[in-house]
Amino acid sequence: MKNLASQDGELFYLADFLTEPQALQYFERLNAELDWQQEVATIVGRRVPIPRLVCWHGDEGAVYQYSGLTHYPQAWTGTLLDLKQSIENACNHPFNSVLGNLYRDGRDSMGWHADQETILGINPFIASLSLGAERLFKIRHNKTGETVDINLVNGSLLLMGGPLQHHWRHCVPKTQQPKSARINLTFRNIKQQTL
Ligand SMILES: O=C(O)CCC(=O)C(=O)O
Repeated sequence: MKNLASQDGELFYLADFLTEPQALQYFERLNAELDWQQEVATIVGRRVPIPRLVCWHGDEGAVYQYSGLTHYPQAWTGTLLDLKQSIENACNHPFNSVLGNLYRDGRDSMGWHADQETILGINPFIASLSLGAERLFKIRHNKTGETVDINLVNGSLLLMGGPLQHHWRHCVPKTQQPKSARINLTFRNIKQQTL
């Protein structure tokens, strides 16, 4: 498999990790059974709803802080555990938590960022599963400005590893194209806290 990052990290894309029918079935189940939340961020003193719905699940103690918010994990559901197991088997890497993002349509998005919180460890390995509508994923090198664009299709798996998060940022931009909903699950392994 080809590393799509030319330098400073690992980026692997498996377009057909799940078949289309499997992926759509998982989409329906997760859309219905997860408790999707609208979070609100404070940006220059103003409270702004973030442009997507989110949920955070994981082992007890997998507490994640980002965007100034503390996320206590909800318990794993059977569907999430199924997916975690097959992704762990495929990449031979353990995960203790998952961040869910629900993009309701093309107006929902994720801004440029890197997943480099200390709690993720030095060179985090992250597995990102896409279910539902295809969306563009962009990744840009911090120094050279090189960008790589990937259309993340239904049932695809994107793997990010090595020092990628220190040298590259990524985003899912808004689009004017009509888009139905998409669920993204990023499986992570974070340092657990004693509660
Ligand atoms: O939706 C995606 O594909 C990207 C998600 C992401 O960047 C994140 O959860 O940090």
